[in-house]
Amino acid sequence: MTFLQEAPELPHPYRADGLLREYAGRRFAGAEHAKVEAELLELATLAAGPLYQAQLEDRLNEPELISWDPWGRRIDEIRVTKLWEEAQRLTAKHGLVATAYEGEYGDRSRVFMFLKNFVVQASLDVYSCPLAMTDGAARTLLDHENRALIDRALPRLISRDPATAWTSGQWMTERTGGSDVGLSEAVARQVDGVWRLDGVKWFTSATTAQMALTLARPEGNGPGGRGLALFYLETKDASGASNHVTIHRLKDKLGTRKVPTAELTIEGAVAVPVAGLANGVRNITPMLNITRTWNAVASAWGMRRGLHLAKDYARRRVAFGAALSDKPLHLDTLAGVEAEAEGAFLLAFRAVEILGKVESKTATESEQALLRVMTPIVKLTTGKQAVEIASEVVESFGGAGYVEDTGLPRLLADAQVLPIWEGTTNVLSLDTLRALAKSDTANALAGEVKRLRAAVSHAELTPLADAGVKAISAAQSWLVGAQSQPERLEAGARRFALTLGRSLELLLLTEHAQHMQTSGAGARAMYAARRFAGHGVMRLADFDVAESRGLASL
Ligand code: MFK
Repeated sequence: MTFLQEAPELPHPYRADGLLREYAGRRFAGAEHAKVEAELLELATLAAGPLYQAQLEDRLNEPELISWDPWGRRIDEIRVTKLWEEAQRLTAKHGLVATAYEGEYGDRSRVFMFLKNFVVQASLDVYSCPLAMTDGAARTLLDHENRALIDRALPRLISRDPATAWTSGQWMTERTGGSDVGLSEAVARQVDGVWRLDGVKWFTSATTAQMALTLARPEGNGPGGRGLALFYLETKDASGASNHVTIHRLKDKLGTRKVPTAELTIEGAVAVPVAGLANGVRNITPMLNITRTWNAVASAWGMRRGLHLAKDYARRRVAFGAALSDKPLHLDTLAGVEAEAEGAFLLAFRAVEILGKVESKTATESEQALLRVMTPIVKLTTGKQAVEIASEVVESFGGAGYVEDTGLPRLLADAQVLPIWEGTTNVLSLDTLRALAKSDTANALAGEVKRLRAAVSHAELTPLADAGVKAISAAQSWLVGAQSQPERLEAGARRFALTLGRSLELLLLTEHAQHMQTSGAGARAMYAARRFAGHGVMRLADFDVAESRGLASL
């Protein structure tokens, strides 16, 4: 009989994830754990079953921009896919954003909220994008204590009712570029006491939102980010008419194709200043820091999704006389991927834990400073891992991984946005330096390293933790040495930041392995720490800028 290969099946994202179960067990105990686990099980069961099936069946559908109605009226309506409509209902029902604001689990409300997203989002076709921005908008309005806007928008942003729930956009990027936001050309004018915005926003993700936070320069303001102001706008007025927003087209992107990302013009859009009439870049950073945290957790769930499928396939696929799961080289490859995915998970969730403490006002000053520096490190480190791991996962399927109707190439295409949006690796490396320029952040990071190292005592784990501490010390010495040499500092920023990120991952893996050893819970965590250490954490190296110029012929 002709051979036909079985397709991979998606394992249960909660039951099949040892680290996830261990982590949930460490953060929640007793009745709380039972409640948390019940909801994670429910979401994971949906993710593994109907949502995953819908995702496969809906593979070719994409959002559509309807510019005109049949009678010639401009409507600029975006139709999203069925799965996105379902995701909208699920978000409200399970509080995929709201849980972080309801505070039922105190300073671990953030952890629970991100655990829910971790188990379900990989089956929701990047619906995480509007949710990240919605969350970021809620946080930004709260941080700026703008009471009128909080009263108007917050109940909708965190609504548990799909009929009243809103999502928010984050309209930052213009044709001048996504990184150097201070170049933005949008202008704000006050006409009869009402602020109106004019400009072109070049990448607006998930443009179906009911509101957006955006930047524009009030007339007469100076250049740069300081001359911009942060504005709130609603995309439609009370009658349902567009707030002077014209959508030109949806972007034709490599991945995240279910996300309607638009180019749009605003001409006289009514808007409200969120926090004064200047310092817009600084004022929008609460939003960036939330979306960057989402990005890190998304990197972790993307890696886990790929691994689940790759492991299932390894059991089904026979080559050279045995299943791939019995082939030492294939096992070695997948174990390496597992270690990277576990490091990324622990790093992302460490940032989530600190965020939860800061938001619930239980964080120490040191933890507040730690969050500032951890956020860029965590985003850039996990974003890079996500692409590398997705590539490895796709390769583990051989040619099938390169064929679109298996659904597998999407894993790689969608991962590739993670080191790009919300700040590229280089922009975030520079942000890491910016954050560390303040002494309290450097001290807070040193305190975190000390805390993690002190938790490790097992003879097999201490050399691994020491390797992490040593790399971070070397990075700190490099920073001191490079401080007075701006070109060297900038050129080495990425290697510096990745050394910090990978070393923190190793330390977190050893701390977790120590805990699991102490509680007699098996060796997996120890293997993960050992394997990750074997991949190396040190990325520092000094290359002369003139040499780089010569090599790159630039
Ligand atoms: C699943 C995940 C889904 C995620 C979905 C997202 C979809 C949305 C897609 C997008 O919108 S992508 C566009 C995202 N854009 C960016 O992330 C911008 C990237 N560029 C940067 O982050 C630049 O570093 C930055 C624009 C901030 C540089 O601009 P400036 O004008 O040169 O800023 P400057 O002068 O360095 O900083 C201004 C102030 O902000 C300073 O404070 P002071 O005014 O008090 O001196 C900085 O310290 C402060 N600041 C900057 N970054 C900060 C920050 N504060 C806190 N946290 C930060 N991250």
